[in-house]
Amino acid sequence: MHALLVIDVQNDFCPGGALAVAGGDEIVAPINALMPTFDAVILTQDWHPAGHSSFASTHKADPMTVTQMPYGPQVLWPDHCVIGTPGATFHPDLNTNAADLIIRKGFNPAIDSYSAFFENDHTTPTGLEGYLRTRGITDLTLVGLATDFCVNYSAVDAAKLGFNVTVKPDLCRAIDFDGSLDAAYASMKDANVKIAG
Ligand code: VGL
Ligand code: ZN
Repeated sequence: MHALLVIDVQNDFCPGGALAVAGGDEIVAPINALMPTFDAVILTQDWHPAGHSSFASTHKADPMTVTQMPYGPQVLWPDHCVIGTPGATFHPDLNTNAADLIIRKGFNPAIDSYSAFFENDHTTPTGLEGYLRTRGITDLTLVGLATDFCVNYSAVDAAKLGFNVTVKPDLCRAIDFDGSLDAAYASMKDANVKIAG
């Protein structure tokens, strides 16, 4: 069983959004077209309460600076994907009707969650692993936003958990902050994630 995992295709990560990723909207139509070719379609949704600890405003710091959290370094982002705001909803053209499951992450005020599998402490599970295993899903293809953060962390965690993981970079777009995209490709290759066009 092979699932398509669509990471964070939300308004705030698309042009005009609070944490816009260049070209983020370009991947929506081709992702929709890919959905029917998989046994399962799963969407993730970045879902932060106001005042989340990953927001620069919460720390009175500048966005795109790094702070130390109990679980390690954390980039401080502009406020984004705040629960109940239009920025947190999926891109209006994304075919959300095709989703078997929508998994939300980042709702714990004290811990960010880039990965669809674990919060940024690398230990608190989201429950996605159990869902995939109980459905007999062994293979995952990842697409979405952003390549160097949530796609990367999700792909590496999935590979470490033993799933057979492919990332399609043509259907991802990156933030590319301070070398983050090169570092992401290096960690995905290390974890045996396939990068396929
Ligand atoms: C993401 C930064 C903060 C992502 C989410 O979806 O890649 N990046 N929150
Ligand atoms: Zn976030």
